[in-house]
Amino acid sequence: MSRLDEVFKLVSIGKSKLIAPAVQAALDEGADAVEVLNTMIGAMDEVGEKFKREEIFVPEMLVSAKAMKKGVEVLKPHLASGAAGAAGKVIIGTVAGDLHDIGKNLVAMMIESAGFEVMDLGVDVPAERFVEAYQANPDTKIIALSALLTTTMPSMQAVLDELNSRGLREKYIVMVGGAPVNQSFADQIGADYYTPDAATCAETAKAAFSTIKDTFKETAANKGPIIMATVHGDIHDIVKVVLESYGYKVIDLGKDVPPETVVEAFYKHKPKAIGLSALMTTTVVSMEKTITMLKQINDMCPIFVGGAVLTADFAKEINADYYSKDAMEAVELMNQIID
Ligand code: B12
Repeated sequence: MSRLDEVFKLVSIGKSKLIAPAVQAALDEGADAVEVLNTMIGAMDEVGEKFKREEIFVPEMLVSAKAMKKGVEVLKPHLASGAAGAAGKVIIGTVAGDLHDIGKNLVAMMIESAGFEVMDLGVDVPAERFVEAYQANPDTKIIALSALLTTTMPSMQAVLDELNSRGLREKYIVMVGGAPVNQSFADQIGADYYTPDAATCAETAKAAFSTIKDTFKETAANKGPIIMATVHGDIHDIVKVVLESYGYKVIDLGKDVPPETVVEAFYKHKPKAIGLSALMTTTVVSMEKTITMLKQINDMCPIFVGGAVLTADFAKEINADYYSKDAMEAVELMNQIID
């Protein structure tokens, strides 16, 4: 049996005394820490499936969870590395009614290693407790919520409702995650970001704030409006957050946006600029079509584009007015072209 198979099995059957040496041995033999972590997550998925099929019960899930935690302890120094605290504060917790904490702990660890100072409120955290923690730490940059049960997803909504009802929803971003959570749920409850795993959560957090050294500006969004739409991918989420932090009102049309929707939004909002994003070579076609349609109805509103597959030259080719390589460049551009 390979080392990774052994790690899988030990988590799966919940051998918490044997898992640490097995994880260490896998690392010593050259396995990558992320590979070992994913092996353990795979084992937990299998445990969950067995639970669903009633082949095992809560006590078995519990011993597997204990084994996974022991294994993660060994991996921690290999996964986490950054200078803690430099990037700002993050409040994290598993929402009310939910006791699952392995994923939340991994997210906390990865965010910490991305340079943030993490305040972990633990599990089964009521909405008011998140609010209190934020009020005690108003320089918080991110509130991160974890839920593993479909029955506790409404507790995420409760946190957002509580923050909204107290007018506390401008100066930080809310990230949500956990196995049953997805992008459409995140959109539905008004969270800023959903990411599927701890690593992408940390990357997103870092990208969203790498360009913002200080806390969010006090001014309410009053410049613009700017329409943002992604023909495919999600890069504009970051551009949006950064633009908003610089006082721009952004009308976010979301993802997979057809050209007609952008045109309708143009008529409705009369924007000062329109930003389009595409991440795949196959979807720049849709971007080109959107630009053609917009140019037919109005040639005055500047269109700026960005996304992994684009270059400044290609932007010119498809008749975009500007190309921004990242969120900060988009802000500089808007500062120049919008009064
Ligand atoms: C271990 C486990 C338990 C343990 C938890 C121990 C602990 N300390 O966490 C115990 C035994 C306590 C438990 C109890 C229960 N569990 Co349970 N549990 C699991 C199991 C097997 C693994 C969860 C886990 O740790 N996965 C590994 C981690 C690393 O993954 P993760 O949590 O998903 O996190 C990753 C991402 O989701 C993401 N992420 C997580 N949080 C966040 C937050 C943010 C902001 C972001 C961006 C990303 C992010 O990043 C993480 C790392 O990449 C899952 C099955 C599964 N596949 O999820 C069932 C599962 C979640 N449990 C389930 C159930 C039903 C229960 C119980 C109701 C059982 C019962 N009858 O009592 C109770 C509920 C207790 C409660 N009130 O919370 C169901 C939920 C079904 C549903 N959809 O609602 C599952 C899916 C099993 C199943 N297939 O039926 N459980």
